[in-house]
Amino acid sequence: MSTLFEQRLKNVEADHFALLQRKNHPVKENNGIYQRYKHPVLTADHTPVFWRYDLNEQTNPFFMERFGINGTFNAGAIKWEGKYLLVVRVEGNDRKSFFAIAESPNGVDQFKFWDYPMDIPETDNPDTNIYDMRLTAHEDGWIYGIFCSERKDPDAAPRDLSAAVAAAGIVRTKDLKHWERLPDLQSKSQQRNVVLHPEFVNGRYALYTRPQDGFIDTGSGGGIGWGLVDTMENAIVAEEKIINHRYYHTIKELKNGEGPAPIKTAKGWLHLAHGVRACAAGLRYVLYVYLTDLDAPERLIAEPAGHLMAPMNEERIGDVSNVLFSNGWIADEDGTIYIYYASSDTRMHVAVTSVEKLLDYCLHTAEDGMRSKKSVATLQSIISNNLKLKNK
Ligand code: BGC
Ligand code: BMA
Repeated sequence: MSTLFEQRLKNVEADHFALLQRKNHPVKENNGIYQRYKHPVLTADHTPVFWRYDLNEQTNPFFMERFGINGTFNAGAIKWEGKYLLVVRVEGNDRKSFFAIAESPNGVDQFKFWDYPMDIPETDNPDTNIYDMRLTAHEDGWIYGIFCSERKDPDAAPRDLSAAVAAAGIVRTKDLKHWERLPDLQSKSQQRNVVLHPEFVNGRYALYTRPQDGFIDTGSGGGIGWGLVDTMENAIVAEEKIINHRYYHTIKELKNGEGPAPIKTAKGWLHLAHGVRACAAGLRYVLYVYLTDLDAPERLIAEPAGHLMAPMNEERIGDVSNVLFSNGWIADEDGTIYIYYASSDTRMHVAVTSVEKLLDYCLHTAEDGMRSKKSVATLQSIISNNLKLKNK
């Protein structure tokens, strides 16, 4: 007779093995712009059994979890030595996030975590929580990771246990194994959603920023900013100019932020971002794209109206419901784009498209007219063109 420990170990390991082998399939998508996949690519259950359980029967006779994982989401992404790598925001049941790398041979399934999570060094001012890393393979030869470092607000009133300060933490590596921590980005305001542009601009490093007045409140600031710095070893943004604004009654009325580093294409830099609006159900996060000039990446060329992707079906439910968030995508040599997006601060998914399709979407979808009347005008012109064709 096997013990309870032995039975549970066997079952848990078998389920885990099956989950990691599970094939993913494209689902039918009708918009022609991208292809969602049936299964999430990463969930809490994908984390190794030897992270969550003590495998020693003497010290864990019931084979219980000793380290619960609450979610695997908001991952940075990079293609590395032929593999698709995600730097995942893993959150424990204790509400602390950390980073761990998971890799897949094909980008859509079989994602497997490396044995150990990343051990990000602290600065003199220890981070309480770290999350949402954006990876950039910069032309200077380093791979940078910029993430949000959150600390309790030292000026908070004694009974206020929520006031926090968000800053951009910076690490870099050449092999994705050894990470060097650099000083946090210095700027006039708090920062979340900071992303490094992959090329030098006038010999300087260029950053997408998101100036904000408070921890949540983007206030008079807000919008996706652009700032140049001389060095990443002591990055100071003196000036930020807003290059992608937020507007009343749009998908990004409350806040917006850059997603992953933009992709260079023949027609400009392709950007993926998130937009947030407030509603009775709380904050709703959706994804949108925009295109900027090849020679002046801070100059907007095109921005289709509305969202590219919004939470659907089970994506709508999770730890923080009604959220799609993306800070990672991979463009393959053949132009295929893998968009890695998280749903509701809980799990990771993939949607597949291409450079060609996203450029077509950007350049041939009407921009936001900001008024119902303008939306009707756009629709009228599509309809009348189509009816002319049909009635020929
Ligand atoms: C959470 C983030 C969230 C931020 C603003 C942080 O404490 O960890 O997921 O984006 O607060 O709401
Ligand atoms: C934040 C982001 C994400 C998160 C989202 C929803 O503003 O930075 O970490 O997905 O809120 O909770």
